[in-house]
Amino acid sequence: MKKALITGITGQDGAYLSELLLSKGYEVHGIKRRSSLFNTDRIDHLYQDPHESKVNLKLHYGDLSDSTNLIRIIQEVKPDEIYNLGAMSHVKVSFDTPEYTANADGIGTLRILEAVRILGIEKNVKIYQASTSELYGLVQAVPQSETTPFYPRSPYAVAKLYAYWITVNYREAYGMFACNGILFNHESPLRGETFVTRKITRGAARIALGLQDKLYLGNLDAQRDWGHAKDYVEAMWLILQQETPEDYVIATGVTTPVREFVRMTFAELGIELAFEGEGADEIGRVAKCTNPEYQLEVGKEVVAVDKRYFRPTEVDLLIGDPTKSKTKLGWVPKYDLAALVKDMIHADVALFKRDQYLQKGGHQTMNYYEL
Ligand code: NDP
Ligand code: GDR
Repeated sequence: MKKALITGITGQDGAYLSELLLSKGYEVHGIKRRSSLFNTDRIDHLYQDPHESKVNLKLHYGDLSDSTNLIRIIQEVKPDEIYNLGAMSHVKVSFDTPEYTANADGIGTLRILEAVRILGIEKNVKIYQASTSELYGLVQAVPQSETTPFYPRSPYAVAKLYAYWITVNYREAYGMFACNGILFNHESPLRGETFVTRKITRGAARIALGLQDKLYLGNLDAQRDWGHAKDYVEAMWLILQQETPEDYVIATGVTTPVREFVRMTFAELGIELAFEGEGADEIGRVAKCTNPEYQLEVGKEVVAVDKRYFRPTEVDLLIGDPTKSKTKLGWVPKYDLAALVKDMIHADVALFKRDQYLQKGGHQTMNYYEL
């Protein structure tokens, strides 16, 4: 039985990757952070009582800022594969916490590589590093491939640049099987609530159900290459199953503006939007509502821009070239953007029908406007 160790197991990708590896018969170990509230929602359905026999999912307390902890866990688990997904992964927040981001996302990767080297198991372990399309940053060329130059535009991307190169360096210096997956944006119903796609699907669901008036967003002109996280974790696994360690771009090859994601999301609920104005003054109004379930007046302003969500330096356009991953890995994504939007918005409508029910019963529910 193969053993995998996943940092960031409680995140979006960690949850889907755990599911995938368990379905392939792996024993999965994950590092979770101590927090004052439970933080394992996304993997609770996979949880097995450690008192049972034949437990295939095991969690260890730890943190990427703690070398001794990482060395001990790796020594105990003796994994065949390590997936380093743990990170402070929010680009905008990295401008507020640049030093912490550098520590967790940059040096954290070094700590994993060094732990493997210190333990002398560098020839027995394969390592996947969660690299990102944010490395491309300020557009140098499109579509972006494995050979496109990097120009990071946030403390997050700069930290990930270090992680990318230290992974390459350890591969070349010590012959380690260490690979970068340069993944473009991937989303799902498990996506963190403050990333733009999930913020949009949650906002649209709540507006349709009468739980929220308006959705405030930042730069609607940014363009992203969005795929489904379920497809992308499959690529992570494939990267570690190859004969030689290499870096791969994982993307759909299709790019879409944020505004269009908003339009598609509302349209999936039978709500047609019309946009007017520009920049910080742009708004989106209901142009038509064909779904009798939702009581939305034509002309109602449901989308507005709030400058607080703008970034000091923005990444305007990402579009990936997945040729290498398609030909060498045989990676074939199952979801296109329309299927992704459908999956996310219907999951959020189902989620917020619970809030609607509670509110009808006179109970207080949370206010999500500040996301
Ligand atoms: P999430 O933000 O959903 O998950 C991040 C995970 O990292 C969480 O489990 C979080 O724990 C954990 N974590 C945060 N800080 C630390 C730390 N100091 N030590 C240990 N664990 C930590 O991210 P995703 O699942 O979306 O992304 C996975 C990885 O892939 C990240 O490295 C991200 O930067 C990268 N990436 C993501 C892309 C995407 O579009 N999703 C695209 C390209 C790269 P907790 O739950 O306690 O917060
Ligand atoms: P990104 O994802 O920065 O690409 O990083 P995010 O969804 O946060 O932003 C995408 C684009 O949408 C614009 N935007 C907004 N973003 C947020 N979060 N909130 C808003 O209200 C809003 N309005 C417009 C942003 O300016 C941006 O242009 C994600 C993360 O998962 C990273 O960890 C990962 O490395 C990259 O994707 C690939």
